[in-house]
Amino acid sequence: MNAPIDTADPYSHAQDAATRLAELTGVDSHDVALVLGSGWLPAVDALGEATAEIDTTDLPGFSAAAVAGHAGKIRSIRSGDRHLLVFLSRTHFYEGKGVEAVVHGVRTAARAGCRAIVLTNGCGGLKDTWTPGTPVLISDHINLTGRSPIVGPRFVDLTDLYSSRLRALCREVDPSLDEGVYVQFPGPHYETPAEVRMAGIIGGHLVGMSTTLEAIAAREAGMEVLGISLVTNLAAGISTQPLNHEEVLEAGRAAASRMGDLLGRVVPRI
Ligand code: 8IG
Repeated sequence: MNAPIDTADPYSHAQDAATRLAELTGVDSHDVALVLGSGWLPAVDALGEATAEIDTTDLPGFSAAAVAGHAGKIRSIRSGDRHLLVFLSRTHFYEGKGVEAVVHGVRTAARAGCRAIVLTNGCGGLKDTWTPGTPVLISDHINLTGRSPIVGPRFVDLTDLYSSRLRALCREVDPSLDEGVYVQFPGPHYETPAEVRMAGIIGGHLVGMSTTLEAIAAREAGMEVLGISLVTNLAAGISTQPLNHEEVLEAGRAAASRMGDLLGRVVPRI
């Protein structure tokens, strides 16, 4: 069994996880990391051949996945001359395990050698033209958790946090891709209609419960970040329908081939 994450020294704990990851996968160094959010799991097969799959719980600092549709696994995938490190699940802020646990995978990926990370999620959309199953590039974020994964006087610059180079690459592959500002709420409840209106007023276009803390940790670690949201539902109050998690999983299944095609064409060019 695993000891919980060492909050006093999360960086060396991530180094321990990366060392164990290299042993278990037989891959000394990975190149690009991907974190799959709600609805993205069916797209994973388009990335290439899996050379190893391990349980996250086999690495120091990870605990079991809590959400249906998120398998607690990490896959090492060979894609051309690249080694991809794919997290089939993430730890969410709302699990209450602390911000260090939320970003442990990102820090592990950085220590495993990854120079870029693709953070995906399922989210609510504020534009009614974004029907369920629409992918949207994250151009920037607003972090409403009130927390940072960084402790102490490390004043990390977040200008161009979501790499304009990688967004342009995505648009070369699919010129129809829209972009928007992602607003992370703490969750696990969905927003009220008034909170969704607020998200729009402060400049948001997408609402979700992940990604921003991971993006900050990735930038701190020097990785280039690509964020892609899959709009799985219209945000509360934009839609007249109540929200449910099954709808999220179904939107992912329906959009899988488009997401797979997008990732399969973008990742080799990162
Ligand atoms: I999937 O509408 C998914 N995740 N906060 N709001 C928030 N998170 C989400 C939503 C949503 N849909």
